Amino acid sequence: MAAMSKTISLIGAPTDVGASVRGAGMGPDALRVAGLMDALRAHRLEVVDRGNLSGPPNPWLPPHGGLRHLEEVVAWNWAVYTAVDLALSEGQVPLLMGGDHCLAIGSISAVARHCRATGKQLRVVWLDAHTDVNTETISPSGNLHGMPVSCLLGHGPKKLVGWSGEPAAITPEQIDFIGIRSVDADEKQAIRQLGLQVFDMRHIDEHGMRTTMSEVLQDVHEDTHLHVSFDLDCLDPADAPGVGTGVRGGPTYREMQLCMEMIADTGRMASLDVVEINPALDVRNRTAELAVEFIQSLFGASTLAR
Ligand code: 4U7
Ligand code: MN
Ligand code: MN
Ligand code: MN
Repeated sequence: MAAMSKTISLIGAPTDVGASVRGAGMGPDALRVAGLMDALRAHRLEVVDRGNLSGPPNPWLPPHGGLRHLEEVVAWNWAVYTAVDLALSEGQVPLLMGGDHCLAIGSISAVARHCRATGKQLRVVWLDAHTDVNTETISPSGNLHGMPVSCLLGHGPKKLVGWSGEPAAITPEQIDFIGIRSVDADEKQAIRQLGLQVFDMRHIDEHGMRTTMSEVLQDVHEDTHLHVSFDLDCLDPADAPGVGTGVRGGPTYREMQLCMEMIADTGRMASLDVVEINPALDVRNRTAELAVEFIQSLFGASTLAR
């Protein structure tokens, strides 16, 4: 495998303020314990661990105005935004270790701003069992880890929208969802109204992962900045039990590997979120170890040609 020239910057964001199941805050250390750094270095990739960001504790309160822990979610995302922005400005590949998925608001907002400044075309691949397109008016839970995509599209609480410097960080055409199998009733309507491209499990069943990923990646070119937002509940809970909102019927291990390998083949992945690992629910750190395998593949480790 050819050495990738860019340094990967590990950024830990140990919080679960966006979720209603506690434990995702231990995700960054679970990834470290699973050997993320050495696994990447074994493939001649350069890695630095910037340690963990800090932010407010989880106050564990019920939703207020349809949103749980808004102030805390804003604070954590601001820390993430700043760290991802710094890594990108230093020419590094930020690897955000969550933490729950609300953190994608800060991460992708920083990436979107960077893309605008450098003239890159941003594409987001959202690997998840859920689409995370709820808003405070339609969410059944009030948990912000179910709303990051809406916030990035410009729909959400004022405090979490517009961080990229534009009203919306991304347009519906810039994001594709893979692995989807749990969408709330009103969320479905929102997806239709927004015109989002959702490759659900049914699509993968019928067309296979290869065809699905060819569709997703067809317009990735040399000026594309590919951001991958990897929610570990995309996987089947039988393989990845350490998640707070598992849904059975996920892609198989090999399907997921193929997905990662095809992303690696583009050579355009320039930032990554790895979120929703919940060590409190895991079995012997299996989910973090699996995550490490897939992250290696995303960086080209299992592709012989690279
Ligand atoms: B994750 C849910 F209602 N849709 O909004 C919600 F089913 O980041 C789950 O994908 C959201 O893990 C899951 O609370 C958020 C629920
Ligand atoms: Mn998610
Ligand atoms: Mn999910
Ligand atoms: Mn698309």
